[in-house]
Amino acid sequence: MTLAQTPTDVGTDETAPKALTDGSHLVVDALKLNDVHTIYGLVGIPITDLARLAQASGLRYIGFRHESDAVHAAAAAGFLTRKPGVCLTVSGPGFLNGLVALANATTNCFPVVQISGSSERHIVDLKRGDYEELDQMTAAERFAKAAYRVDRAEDIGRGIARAIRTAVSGRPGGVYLDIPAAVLGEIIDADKGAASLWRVIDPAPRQLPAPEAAVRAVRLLADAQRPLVVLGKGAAYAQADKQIRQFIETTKLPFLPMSMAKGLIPDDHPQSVAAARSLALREADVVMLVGARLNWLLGHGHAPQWNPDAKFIQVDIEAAEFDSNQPIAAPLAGDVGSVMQALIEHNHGDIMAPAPWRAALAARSDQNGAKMAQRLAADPHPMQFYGALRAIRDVLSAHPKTYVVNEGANTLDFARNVIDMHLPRHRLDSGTWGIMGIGMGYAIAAAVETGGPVVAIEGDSAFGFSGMELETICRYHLPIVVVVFNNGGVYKGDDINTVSTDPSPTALTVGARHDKLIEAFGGTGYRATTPGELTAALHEALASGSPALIDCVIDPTAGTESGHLTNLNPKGIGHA
Ligand code: ADP
Ligand code: TPW
Repeated sequence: MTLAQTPTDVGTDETAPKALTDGSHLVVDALKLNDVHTIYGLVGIPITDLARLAQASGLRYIGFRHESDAVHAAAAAGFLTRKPGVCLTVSGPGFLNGLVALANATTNCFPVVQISGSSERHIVDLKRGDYEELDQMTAAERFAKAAYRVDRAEDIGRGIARAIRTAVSGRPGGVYLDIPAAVLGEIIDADKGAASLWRVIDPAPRQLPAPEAAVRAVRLLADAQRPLVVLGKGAAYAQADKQIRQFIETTKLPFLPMSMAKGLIPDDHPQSVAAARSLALREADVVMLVGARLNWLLGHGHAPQWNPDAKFIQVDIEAAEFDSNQPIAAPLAGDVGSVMQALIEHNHGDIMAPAPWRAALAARSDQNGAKMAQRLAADPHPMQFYGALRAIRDVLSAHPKTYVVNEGANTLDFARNVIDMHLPRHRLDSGTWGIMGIGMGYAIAAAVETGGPVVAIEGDSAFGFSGMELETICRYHLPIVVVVFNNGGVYKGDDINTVSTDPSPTALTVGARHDKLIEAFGGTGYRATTPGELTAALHEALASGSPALIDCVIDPTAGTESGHLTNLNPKGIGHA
């Protein structure tokens, strides 16, 4: 760094030069003081030296090829660790590139802090035209849980404490922290700087539910004929695995995991009703949502998908979530761990899921399980989604600790059902927005935060959004295997353009060799055209612990447009 004087320069007599520090040093010191170990980012003016300094100070810096991927990675780190992930971006466009991921993190309730350098305030504010000029804080305000700006080096400690506290307390979300270049370069007295930093105590305090709220919920569940528990990614995030499992197992309540809650209780648990989902939703008379919103992913709780007379219990840290879609008969405001503990304590053997209901669900699960087994056993050529997923499922059952990242349309919908999860917080996917582009960022964070291994199951279109991060994966030698479901199209690959000589809107290059992409950066590429080849490639790639990509050739006619969401496409003239 450029500072000539460091705290070690302190002299003993009064004429000795005073030790100095600057904004960049204070940012690094404040992050370290708050147990941040890794920064995800992409450098340039004015944060390059800040990243260097972070590395020199023992922080890990993971450098990306696009800010969106870097912020997605930090957000995934937040989900996996229950501590805010931290990401560093440059002014203007770099900040904006990251903002999509900050908004996505906020939508998913993942804690993350995007710290961005910004241009000269006195030029930006009068719109005089600066390098990468943008009023970033105002732009971020709309898309983040909160946005703050630090205008003096002496406020850096306060700004970082405030960002961490806001990101992780209550309903977690994305926080934007703006630090102008001038503040990063501002030089202040080192002692004064050190004294201005603080460590956030108990960043996400427990929030206990009122006892009467717990009693109300227990009574409802005790009286239910057809109770159901829906576990969402808020429950996975809460790291209350023990309490959740204890409550579910002692009450024999059937449970349904949302996609990122898969593995919180293993998917092969006898009380899982994932294979009887439609019946469970349609018939349940009392439904307890645990860290899951009644949003589009759950059909907003509407009939006929749901029993119109169902009563809802909802466990959520954000009380304003209650009644957002359906009346909540028993709201339980608090963190999942504290609420489940309260329910355990207030349930004196009152709750026991009735046997006929459990038997009905089990019978339907068996029926649907048999149908699924048949679909998975079919072995058409060219390979289809189920054949490929059967191969991946079988390999992963021998590697149950593998983290799974999943995006695409058909690739997402089919993989969610076929790939069983055995451990909590091991599945990361497109989440609440159904966003494409999380793939490589989430995979990198999973590998960096946990040591891996990671398998990313990607539609070919989905993969394209973050594909350049293959270089990042190779540069850091991360144990990530990317499986690209190559069917040559957004959704399907068989759309012929009959109105012009251009490719159709959903077309991608036929016969593309994604395996060659990773070879450019020193990783291993495989191509699989049969489940057998896919099995062999995935086994080998996982055993190597090194970056690999398997181009998995899928029948271009397989799947459906928009996957399971075909009905969300507007039906105008000519599209009925
Ligand atoms: P899914 O998509 O899996 O159904 P959602 O993202 O819709 O899950 O819901 C997650 C919910 O969990 C959010 O409403 C959020 O407020 C809540 N939540 C997040 N963390 C906690 C926590 N520690 N305790 C309780 N609720 C939480
Ligand atoms: C940021 C719209 C939803 S799914 C998808 C797109 C472009 C890709 C589907 O094709 P893919 O999958 O990945 O090849 P598959 O299995 O059906 O073959 N931009 C963003 N987010 C979304 N959701 C879209 C566009 C979309």
